[in-house]
Amino acid sequence: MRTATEQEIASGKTTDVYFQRTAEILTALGIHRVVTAEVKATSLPESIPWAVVCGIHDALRLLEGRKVNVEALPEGTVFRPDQPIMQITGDYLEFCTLETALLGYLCQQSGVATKAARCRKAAGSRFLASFGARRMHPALAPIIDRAAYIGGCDGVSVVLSAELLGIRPSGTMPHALVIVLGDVAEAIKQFDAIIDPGVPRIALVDTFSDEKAEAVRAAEAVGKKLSGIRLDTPGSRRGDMAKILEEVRWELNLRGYDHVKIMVSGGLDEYEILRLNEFADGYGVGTAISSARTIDFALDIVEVEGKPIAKRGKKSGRKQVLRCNQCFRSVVVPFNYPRDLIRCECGADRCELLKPAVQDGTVIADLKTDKEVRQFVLDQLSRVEI
Ligand code: PCP
Repeated sequence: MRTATEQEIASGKTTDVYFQRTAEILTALGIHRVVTAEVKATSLPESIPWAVVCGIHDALRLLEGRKVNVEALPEGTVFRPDQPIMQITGDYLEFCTLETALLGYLCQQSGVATKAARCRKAAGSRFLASFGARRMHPALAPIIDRAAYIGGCDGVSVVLSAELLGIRPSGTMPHALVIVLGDVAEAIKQFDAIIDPGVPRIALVDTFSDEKAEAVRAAEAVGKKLSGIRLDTPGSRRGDMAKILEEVRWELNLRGYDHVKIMVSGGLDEYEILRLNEFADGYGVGTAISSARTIDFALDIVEVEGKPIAKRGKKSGRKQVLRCNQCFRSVVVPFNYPRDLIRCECGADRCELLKPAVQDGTVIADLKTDKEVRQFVLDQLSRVEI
């Protein structure tokens, strides 16, 4: 399969060739300059106000063994445009051919984690599953699902992804099961008879007829054992989806099926979730998360031999990002900032977001588990707007 191995990536083979040529020239000239390069995004997709950084662990492992020092945001940190998320100091030749891979690790995963976090914020405490692996190359499924989970998804649909995350895979039933068995009542009856009792009984109720009718039929087929229904209504029938959900809720409750949860999938994003929250109990989001717009980070030299220098459009000099523990506002300051800036205008203390992560090529960052990173994201989401 045409995927690069970790060794090929770490050796710089997945570099854009112009970095290889740059290294060739500097090596031939014997030019060794200690630089500081910063990684940041000057803007975010759709001008969203914040993003979640994901891929830091991969980036740090990539730099392991190179004679560099790195400050970085901890995985899962919420950041804003124009805030450095990583700074690398060392001989430029130590990491020149790693820029492409480093940015690749960060751009895609941060995009997925950010979109998942926005859907998480929109869905509140409702169940949120990522199930868009089918849109991307299968070799990437566990990477994309980890980013979706870290961003705040409660579940992922891919078996291997869930195994690597140490959680149970999330899923209901495809239209194929309903079609092959003939109708939703038979499908949920056989699902209940055959599938592990620990798996929630959720019937897909939009295959052949109106969602109301199929929801009632599924409930009548297995009664109290039905834990939910999923509406995946095709675009040609959607109309006012909130209205459809309202009707389904009414019909189920009228017949004593108040316990049956309503799941929704198909074409969802954070904006559609906000529109459906009144009647939906959970969501399956596919394409919007798995194919999320990348966060377009760039790596730029901002110091050479300790002297500030940068290309046009970039502020020179090594930096720090301070965030208030109280009001959560953040500010970019010079690395050796005046110490009184550690106090926010609101009077509370600020904390330094960029932490020492690699020292002389050794990773010193405390690489949290996926569950711990996800909780860190959730804790921060309570402090930001959607
Ligand atoms: C799939 C799934 C969601 C779609 C694709 C993925 O639908 O049920 O509706 O969600 P997205 O639009 O957010 O990417 P189908 O393939 O029509 O149905 P099935 O569930 O049978 O796979």
